[in-house]
Amino acid sequence: MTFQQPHTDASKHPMLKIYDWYNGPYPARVRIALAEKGLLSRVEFVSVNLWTGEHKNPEFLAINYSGTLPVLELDDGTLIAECTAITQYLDVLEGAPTLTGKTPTEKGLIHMMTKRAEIEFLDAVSVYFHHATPGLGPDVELSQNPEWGERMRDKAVRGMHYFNSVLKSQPFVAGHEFSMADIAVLGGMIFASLVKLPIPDECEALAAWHARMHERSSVQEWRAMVKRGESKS
Ligand code: GTS
Repeated sequence: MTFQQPHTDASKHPMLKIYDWYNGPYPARVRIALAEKGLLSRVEFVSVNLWTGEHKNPEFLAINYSGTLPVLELDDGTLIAECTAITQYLDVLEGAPTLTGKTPTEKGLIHMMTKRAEIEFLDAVSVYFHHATPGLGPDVELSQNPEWGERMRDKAVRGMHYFNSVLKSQPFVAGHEFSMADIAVLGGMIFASLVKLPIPDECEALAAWHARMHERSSVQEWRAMVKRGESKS
C-alpha cells in the first residue's frame, strides 16, 4: 500500500485515513460525500491496488474482512467499511449539507433508496463486471460465473428503468433533496460507464438527473481527483 495524497493540514478534527482506489465506483461514493461535506482536505488516501489483488491480501483482509474498498480508519484505529456506514459517519462529523436526512422520515427514505440503489443497480453492475467480463483479470477473479453475471447485467438495466420512473416524479432519488441515495445511484452510473452499460434511450428522466449530477461541484471534484490519479499511474 502506498500513500496517494498525504496532507498535513491541522484542523479541528483529527485526520481521517481512507483506503481506496482512485477511480473505483464504490470509492467514488465516499469521495463525492467527502467533497459534499468539505472534508477532502482532512483525508489521507491510502491506495490499495485492486488490479493486483492487494485487497485480497491477508494484510488488507485484516483491515476489512470483506476484502473491499473503501475503508475509513479513525485516529484511534477504528475501522469502518461499507460506503453507507462511512457516509453516515461523515454526515454527523460535519454539519451541512445533510446527506442522510434530518427527520425520521427522511432518514428512513434515504436509507431505503440507498439500499435499493445498491441491490437493484450498483451491486448488480459490480457482479456483471466480476463474473461476465474479464473483471480484474485472471489472477484476481478466481471463481467467475458468467451466467450469473449476465443475469445481474439485466437486473442492473431493470434498475435503471426503476430509477428513471422514480426520477420522473421527483428531482432526487429519495425525494426533494440531494442525498446519499443520489450518490449511490451515481456510483452505479460510474460503474455502468466503466463496463459500457449505457443508460437506455427511453430513460430520459434518469439521463437528465445524471447530467444535473455532473454539474455538482462535488462530482467535478471527484472527476478532477480521478484525472490526477490517472496521471500518477
Ligand atoms: N458493499 C461494499 C460497500 O458499499 O463499500 C462494496 C464495496 C466494493 O465492492 N468495492 C469495490 C471492491 O472492493 C471497489 S470498486 O470496484 O468500486 O473500485 N471490489 C473488489 C472486489 O474484488 O470485489
